[in-house]
Amino acid sequence: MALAVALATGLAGCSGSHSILDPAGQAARDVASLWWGMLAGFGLVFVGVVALWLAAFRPRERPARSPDQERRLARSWILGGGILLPGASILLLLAFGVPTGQRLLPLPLPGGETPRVIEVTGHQWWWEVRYPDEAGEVVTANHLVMPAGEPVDFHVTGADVIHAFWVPRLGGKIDMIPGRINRIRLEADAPGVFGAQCAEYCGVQHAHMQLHLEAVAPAAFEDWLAARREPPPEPDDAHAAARDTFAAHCASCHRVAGLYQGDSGPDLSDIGARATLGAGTLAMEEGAIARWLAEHQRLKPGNRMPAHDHLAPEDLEALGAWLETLVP
Ligand code: HEC
Ligand SMILES: [Cu+2]
Repeated sequence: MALAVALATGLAGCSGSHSILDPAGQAARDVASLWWGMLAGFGLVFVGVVALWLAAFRPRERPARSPDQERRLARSWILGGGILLPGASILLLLAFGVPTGQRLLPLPLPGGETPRVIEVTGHQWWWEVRYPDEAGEVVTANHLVMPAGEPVDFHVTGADVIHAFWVPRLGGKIDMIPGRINRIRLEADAPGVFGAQCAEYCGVQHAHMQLHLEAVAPAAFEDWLAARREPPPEPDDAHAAARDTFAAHCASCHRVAGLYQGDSGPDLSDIGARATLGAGTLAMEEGAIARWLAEHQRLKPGNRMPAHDHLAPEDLEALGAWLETLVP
């Protein structure tokens, strides 16, 4: 019974949006093969050790040996089991591990072309995502759109403490270190939605630091970028009051393209089109933004956005209703 429970719990980790054993890109496949190879190797070692251990219990006559023979036997066990066996195992691991690691590096491509770059910065406790481009930089947060079927280089860093960028189904994780830019190349085989999670404990809301990653067909990706580069529509009068509240209470931290330039909180230019709020804390649905504004310190305690209890509930509702219209 206990074994069945342990197995079921363990196996539950093998599928789903965050499983390294369900790879959706070449880098993740390389990592998964290495993992299976190591599991097989360690399985063999385990079986071998248990077999020797059982054999040692077998009652039998010990052959008579001279002290000299005893010493030689002991020495061959030490040399064989303590140096040769681990040495050979480590060499075997390196023979597979080093080429795999090499393939994960963002080295120049054979054709001389350079993959698209997406910059990701970890903040306590949200993700800033930038698409540097001659045609105009696009910024978003907690929601990463990438083209499928082509390599993408992620340049990552941390704004405050060390975070780690990890998309388990696409490849290995990489630290986001303040003052340093680390690079990793990932490719998604096909369009899909992939979970990503901060993988380096970074403070009290580390668990609520999820990134919604969407791989789309390259043409759809270009369309998305173009839509995000469009100047925002002329603000309409319906939400004028909400924009005044925003200018007074929110614009010092948040950017809304073309209107406000705050830069210490997530960019909200396309907030209406996001999948989640608060880096995975709330699912985006009608009324979710107003709920976030009223309750975010209860939903994500300690997060770096101050509570706005001094604003009337109607003002928060109005803010939410306006922000929901921000869809590229
Ligand atoms: C002192 C800076 C600051 C102020 C002022 C501020 N915010 Fe925030 N806001 C943040 C930070 C930081 C986060 C990220 C919190 C987290 O998820 O950990 C955030 C998150 C949000 C989110 C969720 C964004 C996402 O990507 O999920 C919304 C929506 C939002 N703020 C709207 C507002 C509105 C509306 C106001 C004004 C009433 C406001 N904020 C005032 C800093 C601020
Ligand atoms: Cu973290």
